[in-house]
Amino acid sequence: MMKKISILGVPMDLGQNRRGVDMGPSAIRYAGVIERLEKLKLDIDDLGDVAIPRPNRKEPQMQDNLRNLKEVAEGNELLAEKVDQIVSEGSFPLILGGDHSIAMGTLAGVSKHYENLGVIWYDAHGDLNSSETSPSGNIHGMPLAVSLGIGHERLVNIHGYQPKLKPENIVIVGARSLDEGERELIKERGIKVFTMHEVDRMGMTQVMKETVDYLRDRTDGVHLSLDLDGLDPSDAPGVGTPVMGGMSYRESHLAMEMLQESGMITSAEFVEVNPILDEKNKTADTAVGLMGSLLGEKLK
Ligand code: 6HN
Ligand code: MN
Ligand code: MN
Ligand code: MN
Repeated sequence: MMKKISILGVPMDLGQNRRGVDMGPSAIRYAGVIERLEKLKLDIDDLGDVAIPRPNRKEPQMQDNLRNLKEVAEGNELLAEKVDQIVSEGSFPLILGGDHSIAMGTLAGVSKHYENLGVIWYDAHGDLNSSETSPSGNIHGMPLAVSLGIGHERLVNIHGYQPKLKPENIVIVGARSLDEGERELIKERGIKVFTMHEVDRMGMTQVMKETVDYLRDRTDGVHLSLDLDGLDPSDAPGVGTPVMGGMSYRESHLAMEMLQESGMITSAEFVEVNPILDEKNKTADTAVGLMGSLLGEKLK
């Protein structure tokens, strides 16, 4: 039977303060994601985009150091519902962001279906802040903490349960910009992190081998949450919070191939593609290339 991939766009830009990332799903479709994946003998079903609410301008946009809390929470509830449905139907959810706050909804929809969902967080950042530790009040810097049950109750209870993840089932890859509170949380909860320093020293082959070995026995499904800012800005310039010294397209392509070989990835999201900040849709092209490698393109 052909594997079914359900593509769902999430035009969310309320988890941070630069406009344009809501156009990420369009940019990725324009970069040819459907055509590219159809060549892989996959059954591709494009479900369109989730209807993300627009903020009511009369209301304050910042409360308790959480920007656009209401709309971000509502949008993620809708996303969780759809993702839950996709997994229930036995299809593979491929989620197109949107800013990284959407990982709260994706994980809420996916994790219900697993005892021990693993997550690979491929990102320059830890996204482990809460309103107390966040330097920005931007919810896209919080989804991993929220999924652990840490943060505002409106967020941690998305889709009616918590937590979505156990700290020992998480691997962060490519981190090079961690806030003080995030470092403390990583230590306190024993979260596994391959910083950029380790990627450089060990090489991506070893990092991915250890990631796969670490997750293999302890999880019954693994979600890949890939933030394009995990890559170096030279390969992915169209992101809202770029950090120099990131993983190259080639390293990332290798990582995706190794994950494909492992057979362990059960859902994925590609986030933070912002076409307004991009150069000729390069970041969307990068994202589509990586999706191809993750889902089985060979020989390159
Ligand atoms: N992202 N740590 C910073 C913050 O504002 O919390 C940056 C977060 C970036 C989040 O890229 O998904
Ligand atoms: Mn990031
Ligand atoms: Mn992120
Ligand atoms: Mn290759």
